[in-house]
Amino acid sequence: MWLPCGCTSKYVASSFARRILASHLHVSGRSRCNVAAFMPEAAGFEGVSGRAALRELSVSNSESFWAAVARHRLSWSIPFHTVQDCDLSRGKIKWFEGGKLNVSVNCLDRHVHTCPERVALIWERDERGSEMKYTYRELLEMTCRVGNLLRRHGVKRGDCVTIYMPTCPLAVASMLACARIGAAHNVVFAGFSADALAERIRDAQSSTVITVNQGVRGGKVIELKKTVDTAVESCPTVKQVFVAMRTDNPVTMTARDIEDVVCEPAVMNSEDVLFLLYTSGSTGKPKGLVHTQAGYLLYAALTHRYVFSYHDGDVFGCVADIGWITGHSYVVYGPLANGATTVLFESTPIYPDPGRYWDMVERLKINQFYGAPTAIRLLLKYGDQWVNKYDRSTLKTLGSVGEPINTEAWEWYHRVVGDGRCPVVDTWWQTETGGICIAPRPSDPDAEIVPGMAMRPFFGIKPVLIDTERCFGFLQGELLTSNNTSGALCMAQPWPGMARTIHNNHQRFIETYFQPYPGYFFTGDGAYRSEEGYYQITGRLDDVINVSGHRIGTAEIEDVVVRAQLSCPAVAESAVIGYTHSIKGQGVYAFVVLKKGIDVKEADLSRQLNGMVSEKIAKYASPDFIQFAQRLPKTRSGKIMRRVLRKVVESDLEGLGDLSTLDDPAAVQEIIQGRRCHVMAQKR
Ligand code: 6R9
Repeated sequence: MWLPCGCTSKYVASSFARRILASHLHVSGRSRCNVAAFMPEAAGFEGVSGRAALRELSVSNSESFWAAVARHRLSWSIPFHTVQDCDLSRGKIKWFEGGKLNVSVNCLDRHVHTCPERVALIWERDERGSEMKYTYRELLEMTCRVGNLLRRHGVKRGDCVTIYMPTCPLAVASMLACARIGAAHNVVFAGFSADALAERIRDAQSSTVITVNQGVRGGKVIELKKTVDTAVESCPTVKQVFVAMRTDNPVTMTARDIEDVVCEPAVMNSEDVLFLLYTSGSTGKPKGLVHTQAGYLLYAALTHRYVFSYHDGDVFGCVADIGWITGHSYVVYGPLANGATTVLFESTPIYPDPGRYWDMVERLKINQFYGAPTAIRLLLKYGDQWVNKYDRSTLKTLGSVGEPINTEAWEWYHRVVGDGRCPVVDTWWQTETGGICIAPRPSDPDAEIVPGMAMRPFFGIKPVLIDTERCFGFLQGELLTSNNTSGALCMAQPWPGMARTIHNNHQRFIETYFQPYPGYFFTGDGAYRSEEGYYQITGRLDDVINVSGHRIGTAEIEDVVVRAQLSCPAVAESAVIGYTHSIKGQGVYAFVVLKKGIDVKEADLSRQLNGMVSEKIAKYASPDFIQFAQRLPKTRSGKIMRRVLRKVVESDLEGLGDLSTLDDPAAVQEIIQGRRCHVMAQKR
């Protein structure tokens, strides 16, 4: 057993000293006392006497705000000298420069020092009722063992380790072990195919992969090690694969594999890379967004604490997979930085039955539950009895993330799951934003919450809406200042949690997020600002669709579809669009134009296309509908008119809009006719 020493006590001592200092600052004035009880740092801000004033200051004087919060909530080995050095017009973002710290020390050692036996992780394994608990001391030991193992095998500061694992303690320890030794991690969702995994390993230039022999989800065994074996065939950079055993079945080991995953923390600069995480954009190639150490951790911790009103001793249950940003920020980093007990959910909402979540809430005494609208919509259909069977009295806050939550699902979540007594926080954010940016809380305890609205910007967040009118293909940039208006959702000010770059492609980072509206960060989403000034997200403005809360670029799927071969290449072109789906939020609809003279059975080709998309990307990206067409509606300059295709699929023929730029109007009629046949065939 290896326990780090040396700098551990130094970190803890400094944070302890600050806590004492903060408690001495509570003394002045009654209203100030209230706001200081809410956020101790507020005591140091002149003239801030309430939550509204605190929020105002966090935006108008964001440097003072973030400096105070960073000093108070993170343990530094060397304090920062510069709060921020950002220039949005150039995509330059730096926070807390000069500061040195270690993220794993912040997530583990300082809690081990004060409460070693507090439970850090509750692993809700796929097999119901077999949960396992890990204290902060145990998690630190596991992290150190993995860290030592990686170091021993030559993983160095600045290297990037790919983690292809289900949500489990060893995956968390692997992420923290990377942070401990100064390596970046690249967690790839364990539902991705070998090709998708390989692309991410290559782009990240990883030489080390950590995986498990097999995954278990919904009672099914998933051959993760085999997928890694296939993936690394096309990854010349990979030198070693560490394999942990999730099941008892032995795996074939090759010379590359080192079995058994069994450390002085590296002192890192605030702006060193903490992790890459791949997400879909509107082109075919996923982008590896880069997050750095201090700013990301601080933002994840602060949002976790305040959006969910997390308090010491609470059990926090975010059911996201660690392969997504939600898992990074609200399963791992935010809760652990706050010393919370966090749940690792390995299963599915309906395994072994649709009561799984609420049984877990009862068994683990979960206080905050954070999930996705797609699961809520699914469970709603099974009926209230699955919820009512279980005691949910521990619940205090319910959260939603990943896509818009429709009013019916929101109401059910609030009325049935929360018995009408828990605030529901619809949280809007992105891989790019690092943490929650818009959510109904924090706000006054009795402040209204409007169903299906993210509503209020978080501390330090300044959203704006900008006119989306296109002019010669460029976006126009008029700032929309009034309420009751819709536009492109942008951020007018940097915040510590935002991504710093796209791995190996800073130019794409600038072009995607900072050039569309110079001086602002462009989210890619549209939003409506109500009469009261509340924000509601209306959906993506680009060609990204959101299936069950997972982003996928339409171009990524089209790329696979046009590569389809039977005996010879069969597909001439394809257009993929998202359409409203009652459970998944959006479904995938593919239009396919075959090459001339190709004679294939459409059903056979459809089956093959579905198989190919599952194999090349992931199952969730596989089209729900494939419609074969003679041609696609295009503008005279040759651009596919997706807007028109979307309207046809949603049966909104009145709303086809301006067709004056259409090259050949007959193409639209053919598509409409084809869609009718398709719908009729479905009904039969
Ligand atoms: C955290 C996460 C980001 C995209 C985002 C938006 C959509 C997320 C939402 C929401 C409406 C919400 N989105 N939360 N839309 N209401 N509460 O999901 O990150 O996977 O990067 O997706 O998801 O379109 O731009 P990510």
